[in-house]
Amino acid sequence: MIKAVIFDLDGVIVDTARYHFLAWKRLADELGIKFTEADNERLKGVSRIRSMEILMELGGITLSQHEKERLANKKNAWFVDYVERMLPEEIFPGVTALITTFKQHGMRIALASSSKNAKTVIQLLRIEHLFEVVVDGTMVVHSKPDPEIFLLAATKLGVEPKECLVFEDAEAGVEAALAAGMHCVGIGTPEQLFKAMRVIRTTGEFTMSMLDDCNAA
Ligand code: B16
Ligand code: MG
Repeated sequence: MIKAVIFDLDGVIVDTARYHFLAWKRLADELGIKFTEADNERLKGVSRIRSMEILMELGGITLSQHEKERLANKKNAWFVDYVERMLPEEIFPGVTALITTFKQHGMRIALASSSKNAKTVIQLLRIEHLFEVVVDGTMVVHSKPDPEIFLLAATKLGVEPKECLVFEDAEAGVEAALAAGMHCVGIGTPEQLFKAMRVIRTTGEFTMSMLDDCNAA
């Protein structure tokens, strides 16, 4: 029986995934690396430094640890700049209402984001109060697809992994949720997120009858 819902942030609650892409694209352009939205799928859900390494793989370049960190920090400064101009209206439609409905059904609610900027983003959007537990990239050693972040969220909520339903837009995030032994709804396309038990285009499309389906699975 599902007792808790764990939300990813970027690409599930708000379109910060777009800002991550724009900032990585800007860095790729500076480095002369071809970088498309399809390439960007590999960066979703994984840590900042791992994303930098994937970008280097795409460009066929090697860099010192110091240079890698310097460039990842540069990308982050651009990302933060975009995010600081974000408005609460940029929360995906139906998300706040869905969380309220889950709460009315007695669900516990957590946020589990690989982003070290997650707390800043939810403060800027004024939605911190929606989450009982927030786990972010500053609190884990292993980034998605490792299950650590979701297991930590479940522990903090005091529920079993099998009692959790995760909302994820990244392939690495879906893999992390499944590795944690949780139910997972993918936000995106079935082609990308075929491992998820169900895939919907946007978080706001989720209905309580889908929750019944997850419980029956
Ligand atoms: P930062 P999520 C993830 O957030 C993003 O999907 C991923 O693209 C990003 O590299 C990662 O956070 C780290 O973010 O550089 O802000 O620490 O989807 O897990 O909410
Ligand atoms: Mg995401």
